[in-house]
Amino acid sequence: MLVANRGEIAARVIRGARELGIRTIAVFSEADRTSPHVLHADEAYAIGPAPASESYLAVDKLLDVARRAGAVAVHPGYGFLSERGDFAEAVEQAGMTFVGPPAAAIRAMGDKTEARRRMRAAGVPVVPGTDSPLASSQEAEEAACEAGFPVVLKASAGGGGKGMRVVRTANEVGDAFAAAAREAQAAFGDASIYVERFLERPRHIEVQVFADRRGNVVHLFERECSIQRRHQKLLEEAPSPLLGPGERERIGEAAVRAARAVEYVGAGTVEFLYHGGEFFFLEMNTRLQVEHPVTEMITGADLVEWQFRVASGEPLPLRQEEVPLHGHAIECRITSESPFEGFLPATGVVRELTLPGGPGVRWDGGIAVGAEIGLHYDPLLGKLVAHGRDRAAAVRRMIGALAELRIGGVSTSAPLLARVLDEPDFLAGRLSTSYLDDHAELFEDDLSESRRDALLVAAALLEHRRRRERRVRRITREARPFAAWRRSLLFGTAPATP
Ligand code: MV4
Repeated sequence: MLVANRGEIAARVIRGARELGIRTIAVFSEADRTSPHVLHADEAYAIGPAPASESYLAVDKLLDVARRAGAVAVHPGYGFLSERGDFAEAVEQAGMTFVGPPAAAIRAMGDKTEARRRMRAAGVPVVPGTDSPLASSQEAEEAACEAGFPVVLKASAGGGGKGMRVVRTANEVGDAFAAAAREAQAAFGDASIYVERFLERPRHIEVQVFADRRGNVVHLFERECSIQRRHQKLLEEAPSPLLGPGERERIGEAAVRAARAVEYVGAGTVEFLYHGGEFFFLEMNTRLQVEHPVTEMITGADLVEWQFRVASGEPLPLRQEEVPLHGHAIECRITSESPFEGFLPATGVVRELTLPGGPGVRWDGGIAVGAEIGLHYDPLLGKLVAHGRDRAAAVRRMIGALAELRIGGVSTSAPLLARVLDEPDFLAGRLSTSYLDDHAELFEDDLSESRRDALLVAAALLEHRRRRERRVRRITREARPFAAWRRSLLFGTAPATP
């Protein structure tokens, strides 16, 4: 199997394949020569320069390596080519198995208005709004008034928050529509825009689903992903701390209906906004997600193993009523960013890597000592996951694990995450997508870890200099009588030994 990815997810997929006795083929760019995923695989092939467009996104190079190495399957990981219908199709056309959903399901969910139409038809609740692209700013204004203000304009080809525009009054719709369409054209090559009512401070709850090729679909409960910054998740947990058993069942069933509506196969995630006791379909991610380990920790399932089984035509390992839910799991994304300097991307060489361990603690990483952290790829260094019998126990484990984790040579998100885990609203489960905006105090750089280290070093150097100067002064003072005595010998004056 060829792993068309890098970093921690490539390492994770290789581990899963190894357990099933599948031979793994890694690919790497010039920036990733010494990456762990290259070392873990049975074989590895160079595919080009560091920029992703010339390596991890180069479909022809990847398929060429797959053919030469004799691959029978391709796993796309997440990001890169994982949600491109054309790539899934090209892999299948080359006579190999794409370890992911059918191209048609990827495309149906990639077009956000088509997804809304399909969801509505399948009885999955969607946010009030339009189900087809808006033809003019006038149509946009009418649709906005019908959905009810505030509204949000979104790109049909978008997703993940790119190109979103919130509009609060009817007379702003025209300008916002024109600007959103321009942005969407530039970003996605498609100017189509649709409108939804904007829900204020919603919670982001997503449901893990799995489908086999025989029509079986199950969900593996939900993940709470409300703690985000500019649509980048910092921390995820499962199950959601504030969902009752009845709501859990309803949202799970809605997610299964969503998957069935597009004849889904494999691992997928259905995202919902939860607002005022109701949930609404947002979008579906047609891939294995970064945060899949929290689901693995509470269900005991190995989702990469499930992906391979389903891809080879086997049925799902469990029926819905057999999927267990044990305890609580939290994942912290450890990224190479400076959280106290506006999340500036951090670069450097990993000089120290001390990983936590113990019961209920898991590290899914893609770095090693000596790794050069550059700016070519996303900043995820690894994921720290903690499981406990309940949320409080998982939090305690995570606090301990974060304290044990030491990554030297590059700034990371870890110190900010440690603050979140100690913050009263987080501990009480008072979460929303505005959590970080509402807690500016977490970013106050009173004494960040790097600054504290710098101050300690500076203080030690000052103390060292002070002591040396004192020693020099003492020696000078003590030497003074000897100097007088030497002078007296030279010039023959009174020789009084000091
Ligand atoms: C919304 C919304 C409120 N109302 N849609 C952002 C990511 C993209 N998947 C959709 N997003 C949102 N869509 C309506 N109708 C608020 C967000 C949103 C958000 C959603 C999930 C997680 C974090 C978020 C942060 C800001 C806005």
